[in-house]
Amino acid sequence: MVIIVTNVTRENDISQPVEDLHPNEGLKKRSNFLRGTISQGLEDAITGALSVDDTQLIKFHGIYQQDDRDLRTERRRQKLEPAYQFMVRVRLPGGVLSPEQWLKLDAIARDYANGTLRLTTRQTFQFHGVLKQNIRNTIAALDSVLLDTIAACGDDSRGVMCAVNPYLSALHGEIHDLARRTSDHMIPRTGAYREIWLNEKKVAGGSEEPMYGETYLPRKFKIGFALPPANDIDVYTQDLGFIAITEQEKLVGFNICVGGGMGRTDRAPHTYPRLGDVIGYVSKDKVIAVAEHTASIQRDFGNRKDRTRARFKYTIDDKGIPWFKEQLETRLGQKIEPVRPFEFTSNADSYGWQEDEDGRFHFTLFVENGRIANHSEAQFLNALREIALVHDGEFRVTPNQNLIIANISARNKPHIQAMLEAFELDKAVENSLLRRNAMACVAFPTCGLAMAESERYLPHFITKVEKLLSDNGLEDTPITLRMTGCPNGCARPYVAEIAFTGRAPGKYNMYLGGGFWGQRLNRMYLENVDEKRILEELGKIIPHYASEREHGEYLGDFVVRKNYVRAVESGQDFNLD
Ligand code: SRM
Ligand code: SF4
Repeated sequence: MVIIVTNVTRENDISQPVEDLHPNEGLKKRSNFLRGTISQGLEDAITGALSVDDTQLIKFHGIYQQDDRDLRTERRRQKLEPAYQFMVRVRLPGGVLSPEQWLKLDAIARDYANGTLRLTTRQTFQFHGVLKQNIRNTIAALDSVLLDTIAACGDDSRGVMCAVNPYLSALHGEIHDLARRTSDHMIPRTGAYREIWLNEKKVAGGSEEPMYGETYLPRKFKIGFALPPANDIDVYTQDLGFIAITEQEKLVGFNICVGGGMGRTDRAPHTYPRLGDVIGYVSKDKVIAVAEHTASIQRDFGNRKDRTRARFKYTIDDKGIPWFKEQLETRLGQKIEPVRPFEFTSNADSYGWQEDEDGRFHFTLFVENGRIANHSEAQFLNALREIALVHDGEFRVTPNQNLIIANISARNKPHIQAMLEAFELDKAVENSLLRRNAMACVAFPTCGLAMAESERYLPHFITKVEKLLSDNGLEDTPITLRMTGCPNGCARPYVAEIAFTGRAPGKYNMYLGGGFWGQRLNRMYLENVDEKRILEELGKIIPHYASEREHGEYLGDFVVRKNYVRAVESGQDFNLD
């Protein structure tokens, strides 16, 4: 049930004239709880697109209008409209799904999308290349296995992340259950989704959005649950992070981390990535209330005039942590306790076989940049379909775009092992440490915001860096390297030890000095440089690291100690030299 709190102050008064606000605020308010004219637009066979306003509204339904950017110039030359298609993102809290659900996703990818499944950095699936006439079929197919796409995008609480921990199944189960319940609690209540995509009748009565109201949140809002010592979900990059605190391997509560976020714009110093602050501890029964109250504080105080400053991290910086704590405690009706001790050691995945405390088995499979497809070197999509047909456990998408074939019984393990070998999926785990820990966002050809290649380019770039590492005896040293096609930060680049964000075709900003387990932001080292220049620089830094690093010193720490970059102290410090 949604908790309505009345005795609190608000800056965003719902009776405020929307004309004074960003145009998206008026659009949301007029949309009749996200209905707009989407249904009519879907019937219009003259164009493959939807109206401009509806393309904003469908984001709240987990759908993005895109066009194939590889075809743009040719289509323009032929005086054709762009090759419109849609990206559909599934809502999958904590990334857990059943074999039956897997088989349905596989079928959708083949029947309605581009024949691939894309694992995302927030533990879910995206379909690319869905044509307008196939969106309803896609949503109906998802609905048939109890999956949906509600709030996978839009100004609302997005996909809730959860540590995948394959070692401790009971703890994972409990935290995942909380993540799922938090996700369910935070999704919009509007009937628009079922009416538009599943042709259901409008249900009368009641307020459609008791928590969000007509204008939802000022911007996207992201929640994640971490289970130390793994910081696989990059908890410091979440708007709201929960860090599990255990006693004798039993979950007792969570430290609360607020105000993280990656998105920024080049040459706009009022935008910056920010790491969340760990502000206190609550017992586990308070998690959902903390999530709702934190989002409602952002609803009431977030910037609705300037979308470049509308994320929660700026509300936190503008108002301060003491102010936020007071707001949260007033709404919760209790004090939050002091932070409890915890320790992170890595944000990467552990690959291959693991056995949990209940004697069940888990195999973490490396999926390069999250793309599951059939191509000449590997038939990943086919292989996973065959595995799903015999698997007696579940699948878990990791926060690093990989996949765990999870909860395999001892009886079924030899069978799954034989299939992994037959399809050569086990070989993927033998890739270099650098490649296995790296991430790239989608970028071209589908992302409308991409300025440079990422997913399609990173594998080739990594091959060149691998050579540099092995020439210097560093092939067994873990290094986090991430790439994105623009500064928005979808692969969480600003917490990587080395990162690249796209500026123009073939040109990237290069960043150095992130903390190994995501605890420190990196800083820009070179601006707008090409591969040749990047490799020249790495050709100096890597041998230097090999010869002068201290025992166990991570590259991110080394480049700070050797003054390649100054350590970033806070988000506001990120853009300073
Ligand atoms: Fe993202 C926008 C893909 C995780 C920050 N992101 C987009 C869009 C929808 C482009 C657009 O707006 O037109 C991209 C679609 C590309 C495509 O063709 O599929 C896109 N984001 C992705 C995914 C698929 C990247 C991936 O390779 O896995 C990730 C989907 C996650 C999910 O399942 O929900 C994805 N995006 C992230 C993350 C990482 C995270 O959340 O842990 C971030 C940084 C964290 C954060 O939010 O601060 C992120 N995406 C953005 C931003 C910048 C937001 C900001 O504060 O400025 C945008 C642009 C925007 O919102 O205006 C964006
Ligand atoms: Fe697109 Fe930029 Fe996100 Fe990459 S980082 S998927 S290019 S929005």
